Amino acid sequence: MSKLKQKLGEKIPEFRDRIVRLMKEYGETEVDKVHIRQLYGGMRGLKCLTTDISYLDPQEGIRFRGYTIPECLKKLPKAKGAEIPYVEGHVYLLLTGEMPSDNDIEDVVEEFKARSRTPQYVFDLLRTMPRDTHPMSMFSAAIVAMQRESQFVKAYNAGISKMEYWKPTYEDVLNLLAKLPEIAAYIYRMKYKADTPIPTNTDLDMGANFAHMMDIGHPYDELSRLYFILHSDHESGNVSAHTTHLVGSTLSDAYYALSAGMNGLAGPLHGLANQEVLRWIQGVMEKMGNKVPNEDELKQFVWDTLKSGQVIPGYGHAVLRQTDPRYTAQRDFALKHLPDDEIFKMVSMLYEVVPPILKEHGKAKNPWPNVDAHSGVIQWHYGVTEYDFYTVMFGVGRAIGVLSNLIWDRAVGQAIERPKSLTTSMLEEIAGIK
Ligand code: HAX
Repeated sequence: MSKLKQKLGEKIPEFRDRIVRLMKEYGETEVDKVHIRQLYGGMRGLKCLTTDISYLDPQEGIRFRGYTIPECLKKLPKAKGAEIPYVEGHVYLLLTGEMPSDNDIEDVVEEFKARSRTPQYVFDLLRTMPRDTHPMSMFSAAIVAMQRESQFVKAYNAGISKMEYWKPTYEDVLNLLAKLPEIAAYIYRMKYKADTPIPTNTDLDMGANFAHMMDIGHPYDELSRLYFILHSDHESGNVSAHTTHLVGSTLSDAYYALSAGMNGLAGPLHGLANQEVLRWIQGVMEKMGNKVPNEDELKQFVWDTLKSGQVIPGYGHAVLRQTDPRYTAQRDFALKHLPDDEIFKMVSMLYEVVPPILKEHGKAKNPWPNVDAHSGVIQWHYGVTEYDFYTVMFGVGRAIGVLSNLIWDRAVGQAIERPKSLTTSMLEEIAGIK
């Protein structure tokens, strides 16, 4: 058994006891009240999910296992000469709740390498899809195609005990996480780079290997590590995390659950917003005769977008009420590596221009940028100009968080989800207007 799996095996029983106690002794304790506005308003703010892997504070942003993003970037171990930590170390942190040592990371890096080869039939399947298929559809199809590999399904069919569900789920999750960078890079090079996929290099860690398969030099390896870490998890209520959890709650395996989560990520109000940001910025530049607009021109464009009933992509958030620290981490990277990039300058200008306009507009509860406002510009700088692809990279990162949660869902025996619906007449009755 791998050391990471062993570690989880040690942690799970104690954690189960805590939940059993809460359920048995405090099961009737009230946590929150539900308001009618939440029933029609996307359940915003409703406290009805649990996860110990990350927590999103509206002011402070995300904490992974209690660590803020700057703390994670500082404390997680790094490869020799690297400034951004190993993605594999972040996986260790999310799964176990402990900062890994260099030795712990080595084990996880080796475990990922050993599982990284994607079956040929996945590539064959991708090749049968029309080349104008959106890369997120390809990514999701590739994931669900591998469902036949599921160890969970085999174990379940063999009659495994409930208490052991997490073990084959762990196998499915690690097998998936190790392969996603190769699948993503394959889609990219097949679709956009004249069908020239580059084989995986099992000597490299996840971030460096992804950069190698994308055929982009340093510091794209660093950027890839940063990108996958930043996008990994954002509590359980966002659509990709919640969908993965919901589908997984039926005891659907990790392949079905993740593919479903990725379909949710592909919406323009969620993960697709990063491509929308670039599309929108390109639209501004095109309108200006392919030059970077000045501040007044940009303000006008922001107002025009709002007045035409569209949202400003990359701004606003369902929970956050400050600049997203994932935005700030990417801005720090850009300031260091691409301070003179024209589009980065425009993204910076947007940071000055958009929040006051959104405040004046008066609708968005959060006028500040989210993660998606920045991710595209850095990719563009390194030559990844095919912005349809950005959400796939988001998906590789997001898989780390949602699948870590799936292992813990199985470990603690989370129930199948089945909330209750009411009719509008019933709500009118409750409101006393009928
Ligand atoms: N531009 C214009 N209007 C905005 C806005 C924005 N960036 N953000 C919110 N609003 C509007 C909403 O559309 C809503 O209008 P209506 O009352 O007419 O429906 C109003 O302000 C209140 O919305 P809210 O409560 O502030 O925000 P929500 O929780 O409903 O939605 C969203 C959160 C992220 C979906 C929203 O801010 C948005 O559409 N932003 C732009 C798209 C985007 O950047 N999405 C990525 C978010 C991060 C993420 O999940 N990444 O994966």
